[in-house]
Amino acid sequence: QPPDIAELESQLNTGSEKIQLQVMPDILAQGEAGYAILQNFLLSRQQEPSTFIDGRCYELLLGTEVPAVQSFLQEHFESGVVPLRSEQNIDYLPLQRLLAKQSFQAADDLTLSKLCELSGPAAIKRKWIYFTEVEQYPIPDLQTINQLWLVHSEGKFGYSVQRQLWLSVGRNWDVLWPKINWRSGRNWTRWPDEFTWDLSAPRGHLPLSNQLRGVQVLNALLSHPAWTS
Ligand code: MD9
Repeated sequence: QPPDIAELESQLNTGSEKIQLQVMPDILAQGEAGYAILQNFLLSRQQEPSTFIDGRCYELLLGTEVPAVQSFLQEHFESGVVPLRSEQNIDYLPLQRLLAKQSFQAADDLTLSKLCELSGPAAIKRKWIYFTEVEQYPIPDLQTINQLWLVHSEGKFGYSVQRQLWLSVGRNWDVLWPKINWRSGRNWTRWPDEFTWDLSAPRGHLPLSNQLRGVQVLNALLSHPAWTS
């Protein structure tokens, strides 16, 4: 029997997040009528803080390559579903673009570049950051970067996810590493080939923080007031 589009729409509007994720592709598959439903759904949630439901809906519409849908997104969600707030005038649109396309490896590289931008010219040149610089990062900037990761990963990736896991293991790094697949047994996961660049990764796998110089940078990121304010 044909899928009942009204039934799908009501599941989208009242179902659990799991159901919402499930029905969005079915609605998209309905063509024009489906696009309209997903567009209205996104608009109806525009006043609320965005979640990965908004992110997934936006990604599906973006993937249609239907001109009318693209103009809709351009008009109402020009910079995506996450407000790109920065206290340092940093442009997070390129990061938004990569994450909305699920280009997680390129997004991870760019995330490190953005942290270097936040640190300043010396860090841009050296291509890595000091933990003392991280402590000075503005709250809105870290929240923007984190929200972009969260919203475009079904809630799986982001510093706040890593922080949650880290706290849940009593801040024990050695317990955290295997949980997020950064190390297995005695071996560090080798960058880039051994990392997992898609949603099959465990929660908290991305974004990466290089452990070559120790844990201080990640410690500063996960201890930042951005996650408790
Ligand atoms: C997670 C222990 C994201 C020798 C690339 C970005 C960068 O350069 C070569 C570059 C250099 O600086 C990069 C990422 C990661 N690593 C590198 C991520 C990562 C995670 C855990 C570890 N790493 C652990 C780890 C240990 C030793 C090293 N790493 C060495 C190393 C070297 C390079 C990179 N890593 C790049 Mg790694 O020389 O930060």
